[in-house]
Amino acid sequence: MSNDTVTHSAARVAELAETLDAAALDGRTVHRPTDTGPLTLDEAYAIQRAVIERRRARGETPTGVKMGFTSRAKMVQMGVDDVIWGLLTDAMRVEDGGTLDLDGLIHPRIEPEIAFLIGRPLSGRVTSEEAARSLAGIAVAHEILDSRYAGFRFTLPDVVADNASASHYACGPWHHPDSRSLGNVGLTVEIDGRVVATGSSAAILGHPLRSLAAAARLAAEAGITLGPGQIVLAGAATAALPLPRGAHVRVLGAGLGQVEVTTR
Ligand code: 0L1
Ligand code: MG
Repeated sequence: MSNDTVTHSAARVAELAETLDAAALDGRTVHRPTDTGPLTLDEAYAIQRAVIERRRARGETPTGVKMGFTSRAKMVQMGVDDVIWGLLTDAMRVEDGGTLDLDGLIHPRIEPEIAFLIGRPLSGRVTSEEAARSLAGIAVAHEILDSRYAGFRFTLPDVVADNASASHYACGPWHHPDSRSLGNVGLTVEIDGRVVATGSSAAILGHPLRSLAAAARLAAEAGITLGPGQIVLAGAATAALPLPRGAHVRVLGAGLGQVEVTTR
């Protein structure tokens, strides 16, 4: 690759990061990067990191990662055979029982997820069992997605560049990681007391610990380590649901308690 090509790529990464960051700040959609030219997955992850660097420069602190495309159905839909990740910061966190103002979001959706709290450094090619040994806690969680592209329509590099549609998240009380089996945890989403979706943690790569092991692999590929206190959102147990205003949204996980958020 010539120096000119490298410079061109770096400039495009910076420009697209600025565009996507501004879109999230302003709550408006933007063109997909692949509408104007090819984008490699490496470039897409570089854009993702640059978006987070911009957030850090505004004072946000990284809090962990979210895994995406963790269901077979979604992988088939996107024509991919591996998971992706997005990066989380403290500004995306909503307290359990807290309120999320949807002003500034574009077309938010909610996913019921399992969240992992890291207790010991995690990075590298590990088995699910080895990954589990890094854990300090397990909780039920909301992930709130918001694509910066019209209609939630994108190619794989587009959505990676857009930080895997990350917007907000909330975790319920942490449970001791040894105390339960996670292979088939029933997850229920209620909106205003009405059950609107049910699913199983088995939808997350067959077992959510596989998603944790995948996070360890992606961390190693990115040259980083997931450290104590960081969280991993393992993936969704159901399809993403539109998130309305003025709603009380509760996710319940069998044996894992609940997490609730009110929107306005
Ligand atoms: O968290 C997810 O599985 C979603 C990843 C990004 C794709 C989307 O916005 O649906
Ligand atoms: Mg998700």
